[in-house]
Amino acid sequence: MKTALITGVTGQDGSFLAELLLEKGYDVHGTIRRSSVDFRERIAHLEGKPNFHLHYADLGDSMSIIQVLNKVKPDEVYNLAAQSHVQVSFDSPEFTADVDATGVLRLLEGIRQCGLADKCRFYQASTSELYGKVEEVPQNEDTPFHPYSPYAVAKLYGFWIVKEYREAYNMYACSGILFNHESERRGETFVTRKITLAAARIAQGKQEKLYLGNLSSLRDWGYAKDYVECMWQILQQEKPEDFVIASGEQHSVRDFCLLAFRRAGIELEFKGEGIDEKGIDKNTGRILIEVSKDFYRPTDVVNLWGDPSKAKRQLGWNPNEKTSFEQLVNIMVDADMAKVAVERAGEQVRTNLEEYLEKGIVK
Ligand code: NAP
Ligand code: G4F
Repeated sequence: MKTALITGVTGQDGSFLAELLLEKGYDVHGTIRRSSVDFRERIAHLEGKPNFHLHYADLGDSMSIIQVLNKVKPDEVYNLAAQSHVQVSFDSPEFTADVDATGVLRLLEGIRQCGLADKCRFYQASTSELYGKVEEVPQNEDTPFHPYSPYAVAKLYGFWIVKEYREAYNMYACSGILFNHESERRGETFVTRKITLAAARIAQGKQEKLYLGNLSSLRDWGYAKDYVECMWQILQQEKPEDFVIASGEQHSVRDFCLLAFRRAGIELEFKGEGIDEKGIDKNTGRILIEVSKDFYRPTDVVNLWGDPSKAKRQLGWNPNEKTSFEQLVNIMVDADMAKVAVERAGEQVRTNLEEYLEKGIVK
C-alpha cells in the first residue's frame, strides 16, 4: 500500500484528491491547521475511514512539517496548501510569500532532512497565474512567465525551487501548472462560486443583487475533480516533468454569469460598459448584476487560455472527454440551488425543495 501526504487537504482540491487516492487504495494522510472554528466540511465524509489520517501542520512552521514527514514517511507528497486567493495576496503579501514560496522550500528541504529524498515523489500545485500579463496565447509549458500579483510571484518561487531540487538533488519533484478549476466545493469568494451562489439566492428571493469586478476577464475553466486525476498521473511518470493542465477553452466572467443565471431560471442580458455595465433580468427588467470597483485588482490577469497538448500526449488526459464548461456551471448551480433551498426556514424549505425536485433541478 502506497502512502500519500496531502498538504491543504481541507481545500477544494485536497478533498477531491484524498477521495481519489483512497479509491486507488492509498493510505492517505492530510495536514490541517488549528483554527477556532473547525472547518472540515469538505472532508467530513472521509473522517473515520481507516486509511484516512489527519495531522496538524502549517507550511509556515518547519518543525510541524518535519514532524509529520518523519511520522508518515510518505511515498508521495502533494503540496496543495497555499494562500490561494489572488486578491487577498495584495492585502497579505508577506503571509502569501511565506506560505506559497518559502513553504514549498520548507517541505522540499524537510523531505531531504528526513532522508526521504530518494523514496518520496513531490507534486507542487503550480498555477496559470505564472503567465500573468500574458506574453503568448494560448499558454503552454514553454510560454514565458510574467507573474502579475504577489500570489503569482510567490508561486513562481515555488515553481523554480521545485526545479532546483529536481536538478540539484535528483529528486522526483514536479509542478502541475493548472489553469482555473472549480466545483461545488469552490471557496465562496472565487468568482465562479460567488456567481453560482448569488444566482441561486437571487432565484430563490434571498438576495437582491450581485456585485462583481472585471466582467471581461477571460479564464480557462475546468472541473476540479477532473484536474486532481492529473496530479496523480504526473507523479506516476517515469521521469519527473512539469505539465500544463487546462480545458483548452476560454470564457469570460460575463459568459459564466449568463449560463449560471440561465440554469437558475433567469435569462440575463448585459447593457452598458466598464463600471456602468449591468446584468439585467430580460423578463422583469430588474438589475441583478452591477460592477463595483471594490472587486478590481491593482493588476489583473485577464487572458488565460491553456494549451494542454503535452498532458494529452504524455498522460493521455484529454479535456474533451472531461466535464465541459456548461456541465461545470450546471453542477455548481444545481448544488447551490439545493444548498440555498435548505437554508430557508420551515414550510418554505419543503415547498422549494419539492419544486426543485419536480423540475429536476435538484436530484
Ligand atoms: P483552497 O481551497 O484555498 O485550499 C487551500 C488549502 O491550503 C486549504 O486546505 C488551506 O487550509 C491550506 N492552507 C492555507 N494556508 C496554509 C498554511 N499556512 N499551512 C498549511 N495549510 C494551509 O485552494 P484550492 O483551490 O484547493 O487549490 C489547491 C492548490 O492549487 C493551491 O496551492 C492553489 O494555489 C493551487 N491552484 C489552484 C487552482 C484553482 O483554480 N483551484 C489553480 C492553480 C493552482 P484551511 O482550510 O485551514 O484554510
Ligand atoms: O475566481 P478568481 O478570484 O480566480 P483567479 O484570480 O483566476 O485565481 C484562481 O485561479 C488561479 C489559476 O489561474 C489559481 F492559481 C488561484 O489559486 C485561484 O484558484 O478570479 C477570476 C477572474 C479575475 O480576473 C478577477 O478579476 O475573475 C475576476 N473577477 C471579476 N469579479 C472577480 C470578481 N474575482 C473575484 N474573486 N471576485 C469578483 O467579484
